[in-house]
Amino acid sequence: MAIRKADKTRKTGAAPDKAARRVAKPRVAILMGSASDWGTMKPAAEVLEQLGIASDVRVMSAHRTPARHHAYVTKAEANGIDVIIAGAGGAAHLAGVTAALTLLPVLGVPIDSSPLQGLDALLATVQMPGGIPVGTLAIGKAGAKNAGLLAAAILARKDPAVRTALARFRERQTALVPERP
Ligand code: AIR
Repeated sequence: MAIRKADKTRKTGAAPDKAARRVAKPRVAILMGSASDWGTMKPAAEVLEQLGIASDVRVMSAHRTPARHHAYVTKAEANGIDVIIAGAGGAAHLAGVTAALTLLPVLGVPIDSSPLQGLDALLATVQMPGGIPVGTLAIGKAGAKNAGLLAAAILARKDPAVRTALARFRERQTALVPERP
């Protein structure tokens, strides 16, 4: 199906329709300190996808790849990103350093990847000095999912389609809660 569509576009020279382009353009960046964090951060990408919001998922570390991180974050706003989600474990500086490098809202997800089960990452992410805020979510997968939902709520202020998608998500979620166990 995808191949046939691509062939058709090639033959007619028609550009992909506007809606498809809008969906494809990432408005939320999901950063993580290690590829090993992906299992925890995936719910952020999944919930954004459910809401029709494209995300740009990247591995970069404030400690191990500082140049990659700096280059990405300082260009993020110009590249059309509206919200950055940053998840890291252990001595988790990713969200804080990201917030220092951009005026975009930054949502931090502490990851439970260390022997301290994320308590270290929670404190490192949430205890920012006054002046450089990080909106810190819960430790682990629930935090990642909520970071995606909060990013959507931020976008929804100026995007009625995202607001509608978010309202439908809430309705479906409510309908799925049984009256009795
Ligand atoms: N980390 C990577 N660079 C800086 C930090 N804090 C974190 C990752 C991951 C943990 O270190 O976010 O949660 C362990 O990474 P790895 O690659 O050893 O599995």
